[in-house]
Amino acid sequence: MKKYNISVIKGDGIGPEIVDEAIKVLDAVSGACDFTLDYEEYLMGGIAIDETGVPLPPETVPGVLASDACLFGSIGGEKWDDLPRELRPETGLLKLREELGVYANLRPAIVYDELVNASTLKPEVIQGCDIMVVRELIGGIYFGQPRANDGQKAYNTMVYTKDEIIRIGKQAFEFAMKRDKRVCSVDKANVLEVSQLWRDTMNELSKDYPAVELTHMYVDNAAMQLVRNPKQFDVIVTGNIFGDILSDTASMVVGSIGLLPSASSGDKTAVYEPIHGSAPDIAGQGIANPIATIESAAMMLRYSLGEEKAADMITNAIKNVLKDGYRTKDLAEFDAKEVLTTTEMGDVIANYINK
Ligand code: NAD
Ligand code: IPM
Ligand code: K
Ligand code: MN
Repeated sequence: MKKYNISVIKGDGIGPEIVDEAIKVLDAVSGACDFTLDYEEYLMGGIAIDETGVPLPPETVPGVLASDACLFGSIGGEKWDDLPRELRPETGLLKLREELGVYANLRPAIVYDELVNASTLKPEVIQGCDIMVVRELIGGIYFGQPRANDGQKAYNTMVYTKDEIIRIGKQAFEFAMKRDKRVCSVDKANVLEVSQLWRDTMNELSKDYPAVELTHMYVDNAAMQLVRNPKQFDVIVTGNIFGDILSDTASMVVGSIGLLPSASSGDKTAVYEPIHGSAPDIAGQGIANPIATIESAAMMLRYSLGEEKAADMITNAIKNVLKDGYRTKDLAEFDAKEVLTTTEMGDVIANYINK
C-alpha cells in the first residue's frame, strides 16, 4: 500500500480546530482508498513564539521539505500583534513561504449549486461561477527592500523582476489551457512602474499561448467587477497584495470565507491551507467552518499526491453534505436544515465519504 508523509502545521486560533477536521476526512478517504497517510506536526506562528521564542523554529522548513506535502491551518492573533515585526506570527508564515519557494498561490472560487442561495449576492449573478485566482506569493510589496518605519516615516517597496512575473504568468496560462482559456491579469499599470513591467511581460508571454485570451484590468475595477459580474472571469493572475485582497472578495461570491481553499506551490514542495486567517473572534467556540481546510486537503491529494479519485470523493462528499442542508454557523442564515459545530461538520463529511 502507498504511504504518504504529511507535515502538519495547525497554527493559532481556529487553526487546530479546522486542521483536525481535515485530518479526520483524510483518514476517512485513505481508509476507503488504497493508501495511508502519516502525519508529523511542526510549529509555526503564535504557538511557535510561545513554545520556542520564534515564529518559525529551525526544524519546520526541513520537516516540510522532507514530507510529501504540508497541510496548514492559520496563524496570528492579538496576543502577538505588538511584538516587533520580525517576531510576529505573520513573519513566520512569510518566511515559511519564502524558504519553501512556494511562489504560486492557487485560490479557486467555485460556487457550489447547493449554496447558490447562500451568498449575499443574487443567485443569478453567481450561479456557475468558477474562478481560479493565481496569486504570486513570495514577491511584490510583501518582500521588497528597502522597508522601514522610524516612527515619523515608513515605507515599503513593491518590486517584481521579469523572471518572477514570467514564472507566475506561466502557471496562469497553463491553468487556463485546462479551463476556459481566458486569463485576466490584474495590475495598477496606470500608476505603478512595477505593474507596467507586469503588464508588458504578460503580453510577451501570451505569444507562447495563442489559444488563451489575455485581458488586463486595473485592480480597483477588478474589485468592482468581481462583485458586479463574477462569471466574466476564468483565471485571474495578479501580484501578492492584489491577490490577497481579491481572493477574500471572491470568497463572498462563493458564500463564506470559510469555504475557500488554497494551494501554494513551487519547485520543491507545496503547502495547502484555507485562504482565511485564525479568526480570533470565533476561536474556541467550535463554530468555525472547516470546509475550506478540508477542500485544501482535497487539493493536496490532487496536486501533490496524484490521488485524484480520493480528492473527488472529498469534494463530492462536501457537495452532498451541503445539498442535504448541513451548515456551520457562517452559512446558517440561508437554506440551512441543520446547523452543525466544527467537529460535527467534519464527522458528517467523513461519514458521507463512505456513503
Ligand atoms: P480572518 O480570515 O481570520 O477572519 C475574518 C472574518 O472571517 C472573521 O469574522 C472570522 O470569524 C471569519 N472567518 C474566518 N474563517 C472562518 C471560518 N473558517 N469559519 C467561519 N468564519 C470564519 O481574518 P482577520 O480577522 O483579518 O485576521 C485574524 C488573524 O489571522 C490575524 O492575525 C491575521 O494576520 C491572521 N491571518 C492569517 C492567515 C493565514 O494564516 N494564512 C490568513 C489571514 C489572516
Ligand atoms: C493570507 C494572509 C497572509 C497574506 C498574511 C497573514 C501574511 O492574509 O494567507 O491570505 O497576506 O498572505
Ligand atoms: K490560512
Ligand atoms: Mn489574506
